[in-house]
Amino acid sequence: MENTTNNDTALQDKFSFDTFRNAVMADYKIVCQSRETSLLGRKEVLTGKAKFGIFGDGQEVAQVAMAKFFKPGDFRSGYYRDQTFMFSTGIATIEQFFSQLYADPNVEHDPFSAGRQMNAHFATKMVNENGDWLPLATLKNVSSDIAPTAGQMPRGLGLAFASKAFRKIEGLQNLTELSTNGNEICFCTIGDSSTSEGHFWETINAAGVLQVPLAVFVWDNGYGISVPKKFQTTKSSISDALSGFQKQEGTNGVDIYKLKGWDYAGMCEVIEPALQKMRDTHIPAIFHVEEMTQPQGHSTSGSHERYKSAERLEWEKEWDCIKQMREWVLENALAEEEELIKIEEDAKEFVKQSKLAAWDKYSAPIQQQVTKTVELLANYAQTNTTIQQTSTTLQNNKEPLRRDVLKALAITLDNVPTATDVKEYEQQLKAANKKLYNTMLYNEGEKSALKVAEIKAYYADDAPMVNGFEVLNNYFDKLFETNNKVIAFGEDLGHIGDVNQGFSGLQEKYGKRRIFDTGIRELTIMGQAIGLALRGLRPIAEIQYLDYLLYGLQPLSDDVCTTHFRTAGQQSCPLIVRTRGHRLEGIWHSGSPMGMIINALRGMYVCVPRNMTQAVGMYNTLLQSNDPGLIIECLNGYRLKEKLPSNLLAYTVPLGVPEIVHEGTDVTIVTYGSTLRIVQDALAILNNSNINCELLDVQTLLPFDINHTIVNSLQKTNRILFVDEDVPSGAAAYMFNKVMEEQGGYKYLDVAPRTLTAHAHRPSYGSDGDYFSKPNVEDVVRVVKEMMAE
Ligand SMILES: Cc1ncc(C[n+]2csc(CCOP(=O)(O)OP(=O)(O)O)c2C)c(N)n1
Repeated sequence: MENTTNNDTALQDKFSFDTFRNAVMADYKIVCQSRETSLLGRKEVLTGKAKFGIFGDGQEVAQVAMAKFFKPGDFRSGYYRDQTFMFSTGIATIEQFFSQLYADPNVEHDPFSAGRQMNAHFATKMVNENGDWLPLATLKNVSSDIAPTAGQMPRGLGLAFASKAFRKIEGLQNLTELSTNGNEICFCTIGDSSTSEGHFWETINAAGVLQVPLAVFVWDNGYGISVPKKFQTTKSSISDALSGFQKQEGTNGVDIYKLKGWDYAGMCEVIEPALQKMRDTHIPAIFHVEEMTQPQGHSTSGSHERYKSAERLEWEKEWDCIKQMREWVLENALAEEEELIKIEEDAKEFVKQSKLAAWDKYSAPIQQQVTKTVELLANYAQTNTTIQQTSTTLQNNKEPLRRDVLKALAITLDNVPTATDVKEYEQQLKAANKKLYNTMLYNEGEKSALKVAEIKAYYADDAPMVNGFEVLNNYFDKLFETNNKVIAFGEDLGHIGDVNQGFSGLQEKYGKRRIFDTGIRELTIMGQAIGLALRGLRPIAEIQYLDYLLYGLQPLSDDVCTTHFRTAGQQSCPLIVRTRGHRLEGIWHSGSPMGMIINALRGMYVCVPRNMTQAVGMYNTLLQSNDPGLIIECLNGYRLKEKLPSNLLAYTVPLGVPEIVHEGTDVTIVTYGSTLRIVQDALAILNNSNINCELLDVQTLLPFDINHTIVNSLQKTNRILFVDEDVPSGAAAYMFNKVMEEQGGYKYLDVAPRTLTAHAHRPSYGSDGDYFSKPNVEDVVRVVKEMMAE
């Protein structure tokens, strides 16, 4: 008996030793391959095959340690150094890495961005071609990386927060395809220097308050490009600086761990139980991984010898994580030297072959275009030396680009405009390239907000007149009753139901997990919404006043607006940002910086409803789509009376379709939002002078008048005035450009077209401040009369 037990234990020990050893060897193989990828990648840039390269050399060992514990269902919100993690989790191949380095626009080759992003900006597919969410709970998920440092932090918070929502909101627990009881961790990586950004601090604070499973790995190599830690971080240590955030018995907060980037065994030992604790408790954690190196410097844009001392460079060589791991393997007799040499040599060969395969795939379609072009040009080259030279240059180009092909075709057409075969091929390529480079800013399939069918609001005979805010309040009540996936949050939105009572009484009814207050932190409110939306929920995130959108604009502009585009349609971020703006009182409660907003937010839809009834229709439209949107309610409209529609949940307002609010024949006036009421008042006065204006409410600025309704009106009136309360050359100039240039409106003008806007400064306080800062009724009357007299 005793003997058998001993044998069993020995066998078990042997088995677990073998398992352990094999795992270490597999990791060693990955770190060697990853290092070789960095070395060859840099060469590809320096020899001109790729434009720019940024690599993860020096961080390989920490990343294989982290990757071991990344499970299906988990998310990564990281940055450009994480290639080893990607290889180790099996999410990316080295060949794919090179495809992205070459900017291969084929999504089969670069599955992260279809050549739209710089190298090492990773992503996984989260929605299918129909816009349905994939079963993310069973997949290893990577939210698409962005270049702005610390930009991944707010999104990471949101991805982790979604785990909390899935765990705690009753109606969501049956969405097992999207979450397994909220066990998912968001792995968030960040460079040590980027922790200097406000994004980092706001995120850590919010995570500590919210208690969400956010695992932040700070990769600390001592520098932010050339600027050392002492200029970045108080006490030169992010973990020391954060120590007050440490969770203690009976408090909230975060767990903080210090690790060494070369210590493979030490890191594995700490990370595994720490992550398990997070899955169980949702307590966030920070892993400060120190003593990392950067063997090739920051990127291909320079050399680190310029700013690192000889001693530092020497230290980095000695403490190179792969060198240290190798020594540890030998010291612990996990492998013989020969075995390691074999792994290292095999890695070199494997990476070389992967690189070549990526290059062949990248260049093959371009070579085909070159061959075809040279064939076409042959007919014309005999009689034209320019075409002859063009053809030869193209043929001799060893690394031709798509643009070189098109330039050759254009030169040929310039010389022989009648070359119809060349023209046809040029058209064909232009269309193909447009598809590769200019599509998918918004959803284009069934989930496009532009494909939502219009359903009109209808009213019962005895429909009550209510305050504007009550229209919204009734609507949100019905929405939360019928759609489990909707979650609303913001400053003062929960307990008191927002500062204008749209959510009044609804937290009590639908619970603190679905309708809740946040801290004053617009940036991470946006981040929370981004994470929820990426994970298949439908957040309505509130910015209390439009003037404070600036604090949350960066993640909307850089992250939300580019999500669908930069992943070539593989991720969607259907959040709704709700806010209120336009004229009220004072500099920061009456702004209407619409030009800034629409220019920053190409990739979102921007809705500017004139009243709350229209706003509801816009919420309905957006909620049926996968596109993100911003809805700006009129600050001065919450107490104006509106008739309550009967089909609150059903009616939709089509985006990009202006409404003719008042028909007329003399002057077309184009406006939106609160200014519309000013113009309505002016219309009554103008009517007394027998001037009959046609008033159009554009309803949405993005998109803008997709059916060219405005130019139709202009054809009738031959006079046009654009009115809004943005600064001069703001959104009014945008509308002007759209109608004059895009719609060809200049052809129908009898008098000079005009814009009437606010003054260039922020609005002064008080009713007189408003009157003299923003367009007023008398201004509208004056300008229209001038136009009639011209
Ligand atoms: C918002 C923003 N500012 C500046 C940059 C330019 N930039 C790119 S990387 C970098 C340094 C980042 O250093 P660190 O966070 O320590 O990461 P590391 O590259 O060392 O891994 C800077 C300044 C940027 N991408 N985004």
